[in-house]
Amino acid sequence: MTILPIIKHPDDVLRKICQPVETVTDEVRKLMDDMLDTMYNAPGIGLAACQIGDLRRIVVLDCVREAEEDEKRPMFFVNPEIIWESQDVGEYEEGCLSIPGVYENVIRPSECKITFLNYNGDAQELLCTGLLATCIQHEIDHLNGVLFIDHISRLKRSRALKKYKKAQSED
Ligand code: GNR
Ligand code: NI
Repeated sequence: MTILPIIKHPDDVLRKICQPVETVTDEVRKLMDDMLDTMYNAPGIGLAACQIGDLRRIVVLDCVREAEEDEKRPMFFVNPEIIWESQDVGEYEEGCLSIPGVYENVIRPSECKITFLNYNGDAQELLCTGLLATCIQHEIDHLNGVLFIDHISRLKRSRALKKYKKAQSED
């Protein structure tokens, strides 16, 4: 179990395009395990590898936790790719472990279909709905150097970032 430091905005690492993984090796699985520990510790419901400084297309999520408060439902995505998104959109108040304290409504497709490699390296296809759809889109954005604040209006972004910078400087 290793908890890694989470990289915060504004850091260039968060703006890089991440590179596909060729093979899901034990080293990749170890990284995913550490990412999961880091995510649960934060706590958060998703984490992209670039947020801990690794520029590979790797995401971990646990956003399907339901009634059982402490039942863990980790999900692992290597090279996730959106192959379909709904015309239907939905609004959700998003946050990001790399921009702590900032929460803003973001509009995204309500459903999407993705392909990815799972923890064992098997190719999978998954229809994502609800919070999973929001979360996986937020994480895939990270793999492309995109942050949720890029999806909100300029005015809202500048207000949010002003507050964020002030809070960071007081840390
Ligand atoms: O913990 C997180 N919560 C969250 C809430 C709404 C939409 C997306 C997210 S993901 C975020 C963790 C994170 O920053 N992942 O990149
Ligand atoms: Ni994030």
